[in-house]
Amino acid sequence: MSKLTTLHEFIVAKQKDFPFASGELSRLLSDIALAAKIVSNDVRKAGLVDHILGAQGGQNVQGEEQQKLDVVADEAFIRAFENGGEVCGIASEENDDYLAFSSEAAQKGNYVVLFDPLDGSSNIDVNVSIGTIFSIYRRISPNGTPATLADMLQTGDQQVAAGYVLYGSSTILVYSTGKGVNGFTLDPAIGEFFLSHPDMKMPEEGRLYSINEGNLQDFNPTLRAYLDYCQSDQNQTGKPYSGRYIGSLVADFHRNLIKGGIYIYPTVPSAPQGRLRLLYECNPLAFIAEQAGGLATDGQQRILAIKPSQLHQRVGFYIGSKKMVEKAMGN
Ligand code: AHM
Ligand code: MG
Repeated sequence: MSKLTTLHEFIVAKQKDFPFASGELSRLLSDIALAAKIVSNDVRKAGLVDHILGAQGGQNVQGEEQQKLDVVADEAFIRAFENGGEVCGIASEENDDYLAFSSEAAQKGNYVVLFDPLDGSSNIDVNVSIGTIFSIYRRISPNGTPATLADMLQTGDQQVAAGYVLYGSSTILVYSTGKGVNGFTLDPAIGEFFLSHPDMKMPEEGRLYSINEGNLQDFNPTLRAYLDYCQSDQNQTGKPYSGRYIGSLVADFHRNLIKGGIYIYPTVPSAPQGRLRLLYECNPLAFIAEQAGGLATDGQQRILAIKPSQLHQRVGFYIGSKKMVEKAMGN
């Protein structure tokens, strides 16, 4: 039997690859894995809690108010970061403003994390896959002081690590520290992540396209022409591509990463800046995509080159197999 590699063993073995090999980033990644296990456990119980135990007016079996799962996930990750000692502040989809941790220990942390604790939350109630997305930067404010907005508003190219957790038919954690992409599947019986997808590469071409076609009338002519191409027999496969849209970005991206494909959420009149958030949805997935040989743009420029001006800034998003993204952009 070949030896299994745990996430922890892998992180330690790769520590020397990090730009600042002091062990801090390793500990931070382990904190993320711990929070992911806690959230995975909560996600697995969500149907039970909401529909059976908590069917009485949103209260649980002890008579306490039920919290929404995305809030539960947000708190689990914040707790892990605040107690871990490597992170001085965070920004998340669930909080209007960023959070600068107040303890002296946290202010000595060299990293900030931006994350979406539970993306695809409209899918929670219907038992469809959801995910967590995270992005990690070195702080630019001085160590020992509170984190600042400038720490949060760095361009995606400055990320030192990024990744996601997909709570699907199994729970998988995929991350990169800028030296390729690796995926780890959770064994729920023993609560351990094992290396299951080493050195992930995104196929250059694919035949899956993921887009909310309900918005078709509002797509720009270049994008409509690309969808015509996908649906025709004039593309490079000689038969129409398959449309696949889960409506959970992490799940759609993960499938396309493995099989080859493209995910598009363009700017449309109902979402004139785009729907997805640059800092904690697009940047981390763009980092993973590029590390796996794929591409991510806003339709014009690389996502990772965009200088953010706001915490919850939205952008158009084209991500996936390199040649498909280039073609969709009209190149
Ligand atoms: P959320 O952060 O509110 O969950 O929204 C993000 C989600 C993505 O996971 C998904 O791809 C997209 O929004 C779906 O949007 P739409 O329902 O407009 O197709
Ligand atoms: Mg989201």
